[in-house]
Amino acid sequence: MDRTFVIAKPDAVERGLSGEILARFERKGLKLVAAELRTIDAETASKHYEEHKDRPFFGELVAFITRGPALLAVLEGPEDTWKVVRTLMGSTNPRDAAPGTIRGDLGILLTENLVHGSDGPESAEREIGIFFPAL
Ligand code: IDP
Ligand code: MG
Repeated sequence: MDRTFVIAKPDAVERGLSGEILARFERKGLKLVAAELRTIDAETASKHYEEHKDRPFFGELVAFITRGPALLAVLEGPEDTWKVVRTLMGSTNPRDAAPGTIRGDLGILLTENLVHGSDGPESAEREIGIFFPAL
């Protein structure tokens, strides 16, 4: 089985959409391996988003992802689970995201795009290690 890491971001929890987001992954056929409502601290957020540390929006991104509880989860599927999750998430900017995707159906702002999913097998392993080191 193949695992990936997902966050229903603070905007999703604030809007009462964290269950809806997890339900979409479950309905697709992915299995929940771990889930926890947790307020991410700035140090962990910086590590998680390390690839973006030189981008102009990095400070805003860390402030956003740490502003309140987020629902962190590890999902499992038969193969390329990260890709299945990314497809269900939709494009980064919800304005461009296709209807039927989480961001396409539920979001409108780039800065409040509801969900994170690892972007490859190496990212999945790295991110699961950051947030669920016991797995
Ligand atoms: P992804 O979440 O679809 O993988 P990334 O390019 O990895 O997209 O960006 C990480 C997160 O950073 C996005 O989900 C979004 O919340 C935020 N972000 C990306 N680009 C911008 C921007 O130009 N301004 C503000 N926030 C951004
Ligand atoms: Mg990304």
